[in-house]
Amino acid sequence: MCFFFSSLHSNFLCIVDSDLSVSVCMLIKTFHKYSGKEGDKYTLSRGELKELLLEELGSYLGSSKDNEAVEKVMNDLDANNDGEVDFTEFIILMGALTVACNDFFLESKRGKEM
Ligand SMILES: [Ca+2]
Ligand SMILES: [Ca+2]
Repeated sequence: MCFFFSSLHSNFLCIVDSDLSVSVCMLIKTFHKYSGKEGDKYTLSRGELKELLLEELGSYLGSSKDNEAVEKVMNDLDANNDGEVDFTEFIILMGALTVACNDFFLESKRGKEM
């Protein structure tokens, strides 16, 4: 199955035939939803990254929803130091977050088994 996603900021084609491919597609779609708001359409500025973090990952950020936390994430992700987060840099955050969530899942599973 193919879906053509169209939003205010981006148009792209996505092959969607499994849960995982939907997840991949949503990662791309969500990145572009924010990256297209200002400056370079294909990278996240500080402002765009902040908006994405607060709106999409607020529950993961917990109490550290301040500028300092956003600044730290930005500096950690911006591997090529151009002041923008591109998709490759962004996906490292999502990978780390997924690993952390899996660790949490395994911990809670082990807790119940003991
Ligand atoms: Ca941008
Ligand atoms: Ca960068």
